[in-house]
Amino acid sequence: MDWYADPSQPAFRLPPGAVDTHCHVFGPQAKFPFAPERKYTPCDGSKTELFALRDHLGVSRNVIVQATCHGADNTAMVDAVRAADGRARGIATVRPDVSDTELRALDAAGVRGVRFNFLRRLVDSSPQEDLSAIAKKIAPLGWHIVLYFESADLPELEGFFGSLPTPLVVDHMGRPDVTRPVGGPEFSRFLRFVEENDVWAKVTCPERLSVTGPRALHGERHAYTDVVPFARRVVEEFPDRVLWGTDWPHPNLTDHMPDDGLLVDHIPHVAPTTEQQRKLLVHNPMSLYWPGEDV
Ligand code: 0GY
Repeated sequence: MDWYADPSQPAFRLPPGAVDTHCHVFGPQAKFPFAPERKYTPCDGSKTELFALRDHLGVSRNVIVQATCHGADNTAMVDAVRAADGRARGIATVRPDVSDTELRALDAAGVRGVRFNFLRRLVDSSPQEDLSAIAKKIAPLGWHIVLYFESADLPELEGFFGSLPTPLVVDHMGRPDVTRPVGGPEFSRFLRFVEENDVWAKVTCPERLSVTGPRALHGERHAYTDVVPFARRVVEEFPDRVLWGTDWPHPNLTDHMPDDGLLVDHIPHVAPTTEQQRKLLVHNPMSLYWPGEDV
């Protein structure tokens, strides 16, 4: 599906300096072709449109995460990060044979981490020897590793994650099954994993995790209500290690495309206090991606 062309104006006002830590650029295909090994072909979602959304929502900075449709060719992502003039950082995908020169060039462009993707529908395989080799190469740069996995796979992967030498950031709260209890064994295991490994957790993608969907009650700007208890629990337990993001342009959604304005209005439901919001939106991402810089 194409992204939401005319997002609403959020009712919630983001604090100055808010960071969208999870978004992508797709192409444009004519300039930055998609990877032959990709599992989906999205619509174009270029840096121009991303920056327009940033300004519309009142976001200050972006972290642009390499999407699997571009494989390990980081050119579109790096082009966008450079064009943001210091207001974006990047997360790359690299292969184990990446050279130190290539890594240093990515670092100079604003890349601060790599992403390891374990979703079978997105990648053919993720051999742990390859990922360990990458981790060893990027650790000296002070980068971190972004992990994307399904909650059911955490027990199998947890030991490997614990062996990684860098800080870890988990996408979309480890993709919980939100039809299960928030206090049940699956989500408790995720919370324990975050606690024991000092993990950063993105409370992102309610639209991807929700079963109840964008339906708002009584016309209120409150959707994806079934995801709220999960995200809120993470924010309450780990206020200093949570991150927020839009996931624009929302790859692989088939039932509905979220209104990004409504995604911003989801924030006060998961982080009700001003202090939680300041940490989630500004302080935490700034300390991870722009350490030492003022908002
Ligand atoms: C996301 C989610 C997805 C896709 C990708 O890199 C990607 O292609 O991340 C997905 O399909 O769940 O975080 O954007």
